[in-house]
Parts: sequence; structure tokens; C-alpha cells
Amino acid sequence: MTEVRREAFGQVPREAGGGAVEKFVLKSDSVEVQILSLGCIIAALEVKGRDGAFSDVVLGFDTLEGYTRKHPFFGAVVGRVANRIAKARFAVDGKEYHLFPNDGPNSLHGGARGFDKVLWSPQVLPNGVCFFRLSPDGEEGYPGDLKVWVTYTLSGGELAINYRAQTNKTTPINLTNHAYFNLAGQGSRDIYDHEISIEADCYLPVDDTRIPTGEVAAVQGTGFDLRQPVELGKHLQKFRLDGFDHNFCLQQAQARRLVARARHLPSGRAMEVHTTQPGVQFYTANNLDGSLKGKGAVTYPKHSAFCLETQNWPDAVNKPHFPSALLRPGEEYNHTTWLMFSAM
Ligand SMILES: *[C@@H]1O[C@H](CO)[C@@H](O)[C@H](O)[C@H]1NC(C)=O
Ligand SMILES: *[C@@H]1O[C@H](CO)[C@@H](O)[C@H](O)[C@H]1NC(C)=O
Ligand SMILES: CC(=O)N[C@H]1CO[C@H](CO)[C@@H](O)[C@@H]1O
Repeated sequence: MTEVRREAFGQVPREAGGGAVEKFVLKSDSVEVQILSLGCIIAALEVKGRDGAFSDVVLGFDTLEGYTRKHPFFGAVVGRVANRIAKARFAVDGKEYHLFPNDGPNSLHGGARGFDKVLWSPQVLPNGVCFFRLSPDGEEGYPGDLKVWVTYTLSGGELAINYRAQTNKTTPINLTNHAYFNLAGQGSRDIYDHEISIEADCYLPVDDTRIPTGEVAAVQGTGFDLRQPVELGKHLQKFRLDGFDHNFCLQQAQARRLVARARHLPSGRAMEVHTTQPGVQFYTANNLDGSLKGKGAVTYPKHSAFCLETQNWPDAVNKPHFPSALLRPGEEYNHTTWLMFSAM
């Protein structure tokens, strides 16, 4: 049984667009998740450890103010196009489109005011909540009126996130959730004692602006081979890696499949990621620097969380050999990611 509760969370200041933000609390026997109507943000996610104790495993803020200030997309749905588009431009059917460059010369995570910074219209479901939004033609430079639905449903230890969209002009799209996890509990200093595995034979090397070079490289014999579980701290040391911020290429299939596992060894908290998407960005929070004050007044230093953002491959709009990122009128974008929590 999932219980769904709805509460007021705060008021967006007028200069940031205005409007009332609500919080939706989904609760099962083993998981309680709090989601905001601002950016469809997962603001808290309490899961059980081996000893039965609940811990909040996502980074974020106690109040709305934290989320309306600049922050690294904590828990938010990012779009229209998650990740980077090189030189903030792309062409569709021979017409060139220019996006707002908000990451050096590139467009990152949908632009200056992406899907993470806007209010969505909620609808309560028996076991979850569905958020809707119309992204108007030209928003952040993207073509077409785009209708988007993001639905969270909880059943037992499984949180499903479904993304659907329809457009009336061909547009690139790829939606993801940017939750930062620490299965030891948010506010824990690092993730070195987490075991991670990713079911990927290949990954995408990047240039110094973090755009994929176009090569699809085998993980075999490199630090990117995470097909067998590794303990993260030791693994980073062994391969002298400063951290991960890379797309791993998943088996090309539209069907649900297991793509990654994370486990916090001391507490036994574990998370499996299943998805219909072709890629997953594994990010070890390399850019967190301890300057943000999070929930319970903790700080978030470098490597204090990880993200597993299921998505299409970055810069796919400019790379013909990557999976297509275009949604055409009459088609429907429909992807789901499942997060399965357990204690072992
Ligand atoms: C897309 O829809 C909007 C409103 O629903 C309409 O104003 C616009 O003309 C449509 N564009 C196309 C290309 O059909
Ligand atoms: C979305 O795709 C799933 C299969 O992955 C399917 O079960 C579901 O019915 C689709 N949703 C819609 C609204 O078409
Ligand atoms: C519009 C659309 O569906 N774009 C791409 C996003 O990622 C999926 C992965 O399954 C691609 O197949 C889509 O073409």
C-alpha cells in the first residue's frame, strides 16, 4: 500500500516567476519520498538499512529558498535536453537552432531556465503523482510546443519515474532526474565505501569541455570497467581517477533492464537502477565543494554523492551515430526509470 499526502511547501518569490510550491509525500512500508511541484524535485528519500533504520539518501535543502538559489540540480528533472549540447546549437531538417549557452560555449541541462526551475501542474494518483507542463515553442531556443508529463509512482521498495512528451515541431529531447545519492545518508562525507556496478561494455570519452569526442570506447582493461562491482574509493585510487562524469552506453533496447547497482556496505542499503533509456551518466559529484548548506545544516564536499542519470547519450543531436534524440510530431517520447531500494 502506498499512501499519498499533499502539503504546501512554500512560495516562489515574484522575481523568480512566483507561485505556490507543493510537496507530495509518497509512503510505502520501506520507502518515503518527498517530491516538489517545482522542477519535479525529489527533496527527500528515506530508505531502510539492514538494521531497519531509515535514512534520507538524497542531497537537497530543507526549505524552498535553497532550491530557488543556484544549486547543482539537486533531485530535479532536467530538460528539454539533459546534459550538454556542444556550442549550444543543433540543426533539425536543415534548420539551425541556437540555444542559450549557460556552460561556457555549450548548453547544459536545458538552458538558463530549464525544466528544473519551473512550476509543474500536479495530479494526485492512487500510488503517486503526475506532473504536467507545456513548454512553449521557442523556450530556451527549442522548437515546438512540447507537452510533458513526469509521473512518480511508489510500490514497496520501487520508485518508478515515467517521462512522456509530445511536440508539434521536431525537437530534441531527453529527460532525466538529477538526484544525488549517498546511501550512508545525506550529509555523510564521501561515497568511497559504496560498491558500484554498471552493465556497460562501452563509455563515451570526453574532451576538455566535457563533450563526447564521438568515440565509443570499450571499458575492457580501463577504470571504466564497472561490470563487476568495485569499491569506489579503492577503485578511484587504483586507476588514479579524479572521479566519474561520463556516459556509459547501455544495451540498445527499449525494454526495461537492470543497468546499475549501488550498495553501501556498512548499512547494507542498496539501490538498483532499471531503465528503458540507452545511456546512464555516472557522476561522482566532482564539482561539489562544500560551499552549499544542505538539509540539517550539513555541507556537501567533493565526492559526497553520486548520480546515475539515465538518459540518451550526451550531444546526440550533433552526433549522427549516437541514438536519435529527436521527437517528431505524432510520435510519443516515453521512457521509464525504476529505482529499487533494499537492505542486505
Ligand atoms: C503548436 O501548437 C500551438 C498551440 O497549441 C500553436 O500555436 C502552434 O501554431 C502549433 N505549431 C505548429 C507547427 O503546429
Ligand atoms: C509507455 O511505454 C510503456 C512500455 O515501456 C508502456 O507500457 C506504456 O503503456 C507506454 N505509455 C503510454 C502512455 O503509451
Ligand atoms: C525523442 C526520443 O525518443 N529521443 C531519444 C532519447 O533516448 C531514447 C532511448 O531509448 C532514444 O531511442 C530516443 O530516440
